[in-house]
Amino acid sequence: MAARAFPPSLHYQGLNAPVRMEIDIRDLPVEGEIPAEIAGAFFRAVPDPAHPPMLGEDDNVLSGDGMVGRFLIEDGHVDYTTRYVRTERFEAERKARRSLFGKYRNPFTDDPSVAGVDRTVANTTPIWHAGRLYMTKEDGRAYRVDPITLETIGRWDWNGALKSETMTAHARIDPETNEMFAYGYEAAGLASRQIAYFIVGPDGELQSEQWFEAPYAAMVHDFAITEKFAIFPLFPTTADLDRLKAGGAHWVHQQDAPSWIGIMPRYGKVDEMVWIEGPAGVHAYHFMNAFDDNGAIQIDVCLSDTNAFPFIRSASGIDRHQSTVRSSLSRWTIDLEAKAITERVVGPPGDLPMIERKDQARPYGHGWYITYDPNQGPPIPAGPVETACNTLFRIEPGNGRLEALGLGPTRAINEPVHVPSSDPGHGGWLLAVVDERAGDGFKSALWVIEASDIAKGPIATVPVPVPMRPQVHGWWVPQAELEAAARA
Ligand code: V55
Ligand code: FE
Repeated sequence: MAARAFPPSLHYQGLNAPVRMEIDIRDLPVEGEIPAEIAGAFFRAVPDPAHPPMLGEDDNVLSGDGMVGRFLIEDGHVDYTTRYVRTERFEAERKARRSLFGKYRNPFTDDPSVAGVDRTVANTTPIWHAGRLYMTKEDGRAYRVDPITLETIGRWDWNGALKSETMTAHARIDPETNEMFAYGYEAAGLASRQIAYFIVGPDGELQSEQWFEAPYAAMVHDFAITEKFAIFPLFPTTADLDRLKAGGAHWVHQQDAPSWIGIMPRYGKVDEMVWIEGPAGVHAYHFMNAFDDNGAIQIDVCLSDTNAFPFIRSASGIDRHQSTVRSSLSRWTIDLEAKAITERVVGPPGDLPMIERKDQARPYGHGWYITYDPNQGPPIPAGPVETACNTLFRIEPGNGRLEALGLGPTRAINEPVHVPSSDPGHGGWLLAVVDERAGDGFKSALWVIEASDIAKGPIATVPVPVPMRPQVHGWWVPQAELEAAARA
């Protein structure tokens, strides 16, 4: 059978057009000058479907095969490389030359030939820890990728030590202990309520894994740690096995159900977990940071009054256009004794928050996030929200001070990474891919931005002469760590 074309849905057109090329470019042209201190790798996770969807005319972007991208920066030079993650799913479909997996996170809709084959596409975050690069997606275990060659090493369960069937794409790394705090939800299988909380030591070995039962089978996209606590905020976007068996959607958002915030000592036992009831119907994909504050816990949340993904709202019968979703960067102050949460808006709507590595789990002064500002022009469809961001913020959540870089009607910005400077008086830099309308399509560039002065715009740009697709998350790895890993 001849190969089919990708359907004419917005999920495969414009900026979302599949790239499907594995690329190696040495020495991209640099406009301006990249400071010598920026030396290392900017890894990116990009969903990039290798085949048209199996079912019907459409699929959601979260099902795209994981492509790992890397900008390697050294002495002001930039090399660009991309490789598909060779997941079991990618290999099976490549062999068949077509999609064999059906709906997002519903194996009951798959071609019978792939029963039991790992479904994850490893497309969400490239996590760097203890000299290892993991490509992650929350519906499966991580795949390890060689950080130098970008070849897939394979699915990773710490040599059989990890029992959870899944691992989050949002692990948190303590900057002082270098431990990785992570979890997997639906840990015992599809739509299960089990969550595995695990810690990986600075040597890369699994240090502990404990399971607990959540109040419902929620989508737990992110969590947070402080120096003392691990915090699992659960929002009422839930899974149901019978619905899956009937061929339905994995996720339905329950607008009337409460959120639940589970908090335990980060080195404690899961039976110390305290559950605090939070507001009903709300949802958050990401937390900027959390920290201990005189006995209370502060957690900064990219909060929405419903699920921000249109495909989840439509599966839930929530008939609300994107422009009516109310969001904010909010600070929740959690009083553990009183089991009470107070909420204060600290910044405008936005998501994909970024902090300095050194600030993780600690009181912090500032962070960055991105948003779509409708005043700058109509949305460019991209990503699971179907709306690309056109604005970068630097926020001081403690006092609400905000600086913005608006990109206007023709550009979109992807999540930045922060590159620290060794000069304590310098705030370091942000690296982000910016896409710009050009004729019928888009051209993209890597932007280098002063992290403490975003409003002045890029100090260097690196045009990329090949198409790019919207990124999910990225990670910055300093050159010294890459070299140490290459020697190990
Ligand atoms: C998200 C992304 C995913 C996913 C679930 O951004 C949630 C949130 C790229 O994959 O599977
Ligand atoms: Fe995420």
